[in-house]
Amino acid sequence: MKFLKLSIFLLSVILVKCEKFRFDNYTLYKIFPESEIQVKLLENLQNDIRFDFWTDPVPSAEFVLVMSSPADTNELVTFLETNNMKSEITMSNVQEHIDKQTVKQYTRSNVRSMTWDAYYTLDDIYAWLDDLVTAYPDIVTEIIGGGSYEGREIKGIKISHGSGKRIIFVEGGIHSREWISPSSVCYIISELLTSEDPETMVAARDYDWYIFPVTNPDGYIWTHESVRLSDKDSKNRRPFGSEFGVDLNRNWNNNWLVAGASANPATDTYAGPGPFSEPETRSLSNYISSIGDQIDLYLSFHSFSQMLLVPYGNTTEHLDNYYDVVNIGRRAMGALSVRYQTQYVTGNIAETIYHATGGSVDWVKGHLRVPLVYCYELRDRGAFGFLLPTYQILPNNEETMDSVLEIIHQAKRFGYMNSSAGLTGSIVMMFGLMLAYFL
Ligand code: 0X9
Ligand code: ZN
Repeated sequence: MKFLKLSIFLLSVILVKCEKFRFDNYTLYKIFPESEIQVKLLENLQNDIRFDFWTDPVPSAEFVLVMSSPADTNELVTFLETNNMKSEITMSNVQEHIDKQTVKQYTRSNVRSMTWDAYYTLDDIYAWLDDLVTAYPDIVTEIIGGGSYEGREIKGIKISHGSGKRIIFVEGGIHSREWISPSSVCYIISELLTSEDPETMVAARDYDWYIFPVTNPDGYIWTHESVRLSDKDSKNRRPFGSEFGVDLNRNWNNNWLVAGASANPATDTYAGPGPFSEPETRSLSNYISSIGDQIDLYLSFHSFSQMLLVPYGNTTEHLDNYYDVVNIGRRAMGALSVRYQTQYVTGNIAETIYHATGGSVDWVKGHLRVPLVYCYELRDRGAFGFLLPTYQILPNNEETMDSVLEIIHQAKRFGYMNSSAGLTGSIVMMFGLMLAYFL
């Protein structure tokens, strides 16, 4: 009997553990602050950890997205009414939108069965990377950027048509609920390996690409298996008392805990007990350091807001080669808009989105002095936010790839990224022409 009781208990623990948290009747409000006072009031409300702010109340924000549980909605509505704040409901039942985000299974017999009409689990993304190594043995090698708190690998691939070239480094999924990020990064991989577009083929050949689609693997799994959304669900899964997780984009050793970051483990911007306290950031930063002097371009993928951000997050000052970087970025965003007219805003992090420090891009630029560093905030502008519908995956990924190619193209025009392969190619071509002339 005792044994039966124990097994029922264990079974229920397992069931509870496996059950996904549901967001039935959770509401997403779009709030339009009309004065500095109203922004301040929203800032105060943000300290109430029951409400999940999908965007931050900053003076430049046209609106602020706040998700509320059914139990807390009355309080939010009273707050809005008392303070005379305009708002509208964007999602009346968040769970409906979660249900529409299909997660498909990747079929291992065919690397092309990774398609762009669904999201994928960590296991499937990693299996796909493994299969690419087998399918393209001369070009693709597996790379391990480090490990996670729960002991998972940060797995990536290197695409190289002959090692020793300048490096383009791509990092996604540091924030786990931003599912479009790993998807975009996988699409970049797919295009570099399979596209017949000449510009893409040249980009694949001219550089060594180091690509990590999911740099927060524990968090990604958590959003797939347990809780799709909540203010905590962008972080890693390290426990702190009864709380969980460090925001890995606040944990890098660059102006750590200086701005837009919190020392409180209960918040979504918890920067951790110290700079590089987390296995993910510590190991990945070591890995990046080991190839740092060869990196010409570093790209970090987040969502959402349709922005292309450039360092730094602690100051609105235009430091280093800001004008070149922004010029290249704006042109690239022009290229991004051609296909589906999607508009991005390009600019300094602190100026364009908000003050925030300890992010990967700031460390890569400030510490490793990589000349071109960008952080994408992918689709959309808030209609669906983190729950970007599956029909938008392909267009998002296509336009993003267009812009990556344009960054490379513009960078060359501005005197950056003149890869050794490009140089070798030009020298070979010159010799060819000279030979043709003399013969
Ligand atoms: O706050 C962030 O980490 C990023 N926005 S998100 O909505 N995806 O969470 C912005 C990153 C900007 N970069 C740095 N703060 N360095
Ligand atoms: Zn993010």
